[in-house]
Amino acid sequence: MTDTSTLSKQDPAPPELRAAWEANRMVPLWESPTAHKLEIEREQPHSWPWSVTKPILQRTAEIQSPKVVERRVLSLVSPFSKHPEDEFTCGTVCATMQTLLPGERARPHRHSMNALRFVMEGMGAATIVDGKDCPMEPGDLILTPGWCWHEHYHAGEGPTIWMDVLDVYLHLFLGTDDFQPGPVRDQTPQYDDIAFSTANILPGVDGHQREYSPVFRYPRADAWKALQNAPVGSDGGKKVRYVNPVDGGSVMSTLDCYLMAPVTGTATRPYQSTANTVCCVVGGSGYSVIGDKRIDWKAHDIFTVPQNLWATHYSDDPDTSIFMVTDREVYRRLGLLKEKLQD
Ligand code: GTQ
Ligand code: FE2
Repeated sequence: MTDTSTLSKQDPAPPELRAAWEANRMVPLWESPTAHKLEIEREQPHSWPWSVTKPILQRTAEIQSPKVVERRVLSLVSPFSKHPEDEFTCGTVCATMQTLLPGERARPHRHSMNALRFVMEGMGAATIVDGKDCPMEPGDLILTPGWCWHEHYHAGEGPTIWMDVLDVYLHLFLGTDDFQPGPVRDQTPQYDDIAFSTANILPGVDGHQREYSPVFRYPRADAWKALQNAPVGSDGGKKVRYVNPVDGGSVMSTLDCYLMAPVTGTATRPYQSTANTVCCVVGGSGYSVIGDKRIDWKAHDIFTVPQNLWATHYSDDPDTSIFMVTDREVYRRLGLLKEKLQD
């Protein structure tokens, strides 16, 4: 007779069956941690304060050069990234910090990955994107969409430091990561940004069916002006979106950018999303409560809002604004975007 109460506690798999599973690359689902949602460690917010990153970037600039390594870049790797080959900052979003010194260049190349630059410090550097010269001044957003040739140079004084954001993690997962070194060839013709610089009136752009904005440079002053003039939103803060003027959608298919500011002295209503966000403080200071963690921030700090955590932002400084890059479009296009505002 079999005693079922003791049997249920024993491993029902005899050693030779367990060995057969292993040898034949078969895994019992009932033992897989991903089948039991609750056992997975979920990503938590993390911050890289400027007071910490700036001296490290300065030290790094002394010992490494784009002449040797092409791009003097330090990736911001989430503490929840488990493997060196899938370095991510938050969800599918990958952020890095790049430093270029006066006189230096990073040679042209292109890749399938969508990328953007958000400038933190320095004057006189620029990125050339498919032949368009995009000056990089603090608070400017520069797009380098997938397969657009890009190179950086610095004709000013003092170091220029910016945050790069890429969708590389997604490409690695999808097997679509691809790269081409220069020299520049087969360059796609692009419109001048000036063609889209008048509000509410657009040039005809027949045949311009691309998965990215034809505008490659969004200057700080334009974004700041739009933010000042924006109405207070349903979360009690102000938020503007950087858009593709052709269709009013996100600037690129996988990266969606915003500039936000809490109303001075009032915390935004807690908001939750299936999407992931990397935040770069443009100016001012304040704090965010994300999940059960409080992150105090000021200018040039970078911090993350991982998916599914309630997030609220507070500032009593009227100069405050936060640049946000999200993978919201990835979720939206897959029908997986869920957003909630607390009642
Ligand atoms: O500057 O083109 O952080 O290709 C990672 C990959 C920057 C760049 C990064 C890149 C670049
Ligand atoms: Fe690149």
